[in-house]
Amino acid sequence: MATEIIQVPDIGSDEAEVIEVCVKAGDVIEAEDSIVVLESDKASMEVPAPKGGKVIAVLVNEEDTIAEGANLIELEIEGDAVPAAAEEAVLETEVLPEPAADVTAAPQPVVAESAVEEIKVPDIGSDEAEVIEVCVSVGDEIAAEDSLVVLESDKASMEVPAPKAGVVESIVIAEGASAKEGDVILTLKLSVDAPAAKTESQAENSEPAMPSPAADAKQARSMPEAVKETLQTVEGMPESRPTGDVYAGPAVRKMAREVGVDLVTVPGSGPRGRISKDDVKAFIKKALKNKSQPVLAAAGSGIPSVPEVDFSKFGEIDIQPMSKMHKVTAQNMHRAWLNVPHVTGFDEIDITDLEDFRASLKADAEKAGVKITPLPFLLKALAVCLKANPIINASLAADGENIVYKQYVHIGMAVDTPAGLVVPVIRDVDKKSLFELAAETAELAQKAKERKLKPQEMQGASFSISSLGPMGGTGFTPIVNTPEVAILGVSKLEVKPKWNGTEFLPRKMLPVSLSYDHRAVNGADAGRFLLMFNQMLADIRRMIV
Ligand code: CAO
Repeated sequence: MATEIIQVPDIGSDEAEVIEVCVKAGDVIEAEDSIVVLESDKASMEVPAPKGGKVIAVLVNEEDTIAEGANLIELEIEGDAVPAAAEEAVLETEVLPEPAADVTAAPQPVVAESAVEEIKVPDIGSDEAEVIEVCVSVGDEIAAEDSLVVLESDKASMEVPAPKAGVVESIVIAEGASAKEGDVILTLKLSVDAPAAKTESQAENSEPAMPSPAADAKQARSMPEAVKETLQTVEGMPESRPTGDVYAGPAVRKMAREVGVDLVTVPGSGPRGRISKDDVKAFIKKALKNKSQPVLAAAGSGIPSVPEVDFSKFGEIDIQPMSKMHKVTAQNMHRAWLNVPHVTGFDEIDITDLEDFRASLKADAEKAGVKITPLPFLLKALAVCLKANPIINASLAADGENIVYKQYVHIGMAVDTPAGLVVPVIRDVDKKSLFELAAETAELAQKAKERKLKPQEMQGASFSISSLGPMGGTGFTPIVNTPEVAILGVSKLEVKPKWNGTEFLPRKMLPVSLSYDHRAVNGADAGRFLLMFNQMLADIRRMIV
């Protein structure tokens, strides 16, 4: 077994910083495995092993500044390979990209006023590379050295800087496309007397008119502390960064693309917030763990899950599986509870006259083959109030920018069934008679109990009602059936003494509660709605006004 020192190959610039050491002593590596990630002022690149073997010693540290020929690792070569000169071996295996800086360094002709020039992909050291980011837009005024695009080959990612200043007239290259030397990136309307590439001192003294995201990122990289502040996250919780600030090598970017992870959301643990493969793996692990939390945990919300308790320690127990319906209801309730800022308002409605009228309808209802409970009255009054208060019959648009006002009144009705809670929907409540509503609510409730509802009969509600009736107690706070924005809870009718100004009279009082999504509905909106609802039911003649 021969040992060999693997050295830094020609990296196309005087020196580069070691951003990541990808191996450690004892590792068995294969040819092409990355040894280190280097970063010069224009490109980051991975240096691959020229051959396979066992790493005897790592001769370089992260944050070291190194140049061509510097020792990287000592490698015990597998088999009886004849050790080649280390440098040659490295150079044979890896063709590093020509530094993009070469483009700027090349002398440029002095340009005529308003000349338009095609800016092309320089020698990138490999056959082709993918366009990872286009850093400028049409109309941008750019300075020489500003980054135009970020290219990524299988071994290096690099920024291609503008060779001269000007205004971007058109962009020819597209993100995701593959590019090779000589491809046109964009056309640039050159500034009057635009100098060819600026000298270093000129570049230092000039301020770019409109820094591009990549230029910003580049600038950020030269300010480690500021970058740390921007990129580091609190207690490992990922924060989103602007896309231009992703700081990761090509292999990490490739891995993230393959597994569908957006690097913007991955916290980097490396120097200056650089994202490593381990960071991506840790991020995925965390995401999967959050996803597999039981229903009792607020998955991904940052809310600690309820600890598991062994109840058998305290006495005899019987464990029964939850029905599918129960599980779905639990998930829906949980989602609504976590997403909707709930407020509940309460009222008590004098429905003595309504109840007298309902009693008077009994014979007619029987003839029509229906049973009239208070529910159809509540539905009719709700329809009138929802039309008069459209915000209660609305939904928040998913984009968070708009409110969807529904021109229809479809009311979901919570039905208690042996299998769990079901919410069939009574469509076009505003267009139906009292008897029609009585018939339909009875039919839907029956179907729900027999589990005969079709999926369409449980969709499309614009508002919901949960009538607990005789078992409703004095009041409760129903959970909004999101994306609806409000729900009415109905509790137990009770005869109470009410003061009419001269005497107490026995009145039938119906307690109701309105829970609403405070993002969409204000307290005053809800108050107006409840007041109107109260007035309608207290004097049902108002429904025809
Ligand atoms: N207070 C007192 N009695 C009431 C009442 C109220 N608020 N509302 C209705 N009643 C009476 C009815 O008049 C009926 O009395 P009679 O049989 O003497 O005529 C009796 O209670 C039973 O009514 P019902 O339940 O058969 O019919 P309904 O139209 O009132 O309600 C339905 C239908 C499907 C809404 C109801 O059966 C139901 O399932 N309610 C439960 C809803 C629920 O579970 N909500 C909670 C959801 S969140 O967990």
